[in-house]
Amino acid sequence: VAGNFSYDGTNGPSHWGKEYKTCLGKYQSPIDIEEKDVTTMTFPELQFSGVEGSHKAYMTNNGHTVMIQSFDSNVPSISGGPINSTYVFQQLHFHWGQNDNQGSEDLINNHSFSMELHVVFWKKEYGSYDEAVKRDDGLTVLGYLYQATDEPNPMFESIVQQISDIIGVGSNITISDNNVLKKLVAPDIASAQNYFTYRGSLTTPPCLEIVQWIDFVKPQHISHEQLAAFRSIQSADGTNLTHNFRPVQPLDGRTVYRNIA
Ligand code: SG5
Ligand code: ZN
Repeated sequence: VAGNFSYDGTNGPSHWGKEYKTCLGKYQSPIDIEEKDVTTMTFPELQFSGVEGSHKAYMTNNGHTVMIQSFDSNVPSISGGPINSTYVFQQLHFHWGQNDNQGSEDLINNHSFSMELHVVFWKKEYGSYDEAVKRDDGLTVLGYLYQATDEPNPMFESIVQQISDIIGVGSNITISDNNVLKKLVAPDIASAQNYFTYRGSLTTPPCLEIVQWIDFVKPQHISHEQLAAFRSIQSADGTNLTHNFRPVQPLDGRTVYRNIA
């Protein structure tokens, strides 16, 4: 991640464009998705591979989020849907808010959800993540929305328990839950064909406009308590990272599609 940006004050989102000109571009993310304005479309089936079975993974506080990467030979990938080739898993991470009424980056009908999971993939044909980010179709990010409820979501149990081990920036641990990637990358294959998709950007500096976004329509849930654990990690200045979502950006004539399976 680019180093000196934050979500408040003089390094906050409205200032990112001074150092990172692309953040002022015309194809920025996140956006508000208005269901009445979407164009329906039938894309080929979105397919996941390499998500089954256990994965060795580690979890890091990178100063901007809780991030999970794989160090397993079995790396997940996706194909189909709005993308015309194979994209390889790079990392996943979360965005949340200072209270349960906000936190998601993308909004649906102007509604904020409490948390959003981003699963980042790079185009295999380009050989590496670093090469892929130089290309305008380099990345695909899956976005999953979570609404806060009283009921804990078992899928988050192991992560939430281990967040206490990565409070400081740069902390890095091996995750004991070998099924964490299966749970997070493809939690509910049955809903996987029900998504919005549009062209946009990374939601953090350098805000590169290279992302095919795939946002699943159906929100999942997380408990208030589980969510609170995310707010306990620290950012670079040693204060709690209470929120890390970028406000929505203008759509500027772009089309948002909804897949009708
Ligand atoms: C890039 O942009 C960065 C992320 C950053 C997101 O995907 O990826 C890399 O640089 C991988 C080598 O940063 C990192 O992975 C840190 C090494 O995301 C974050 O982790 C901060 C939220 C932003 O991605 S997004 O558009 O999906 N939100
Ligand atoms: Zn993100």
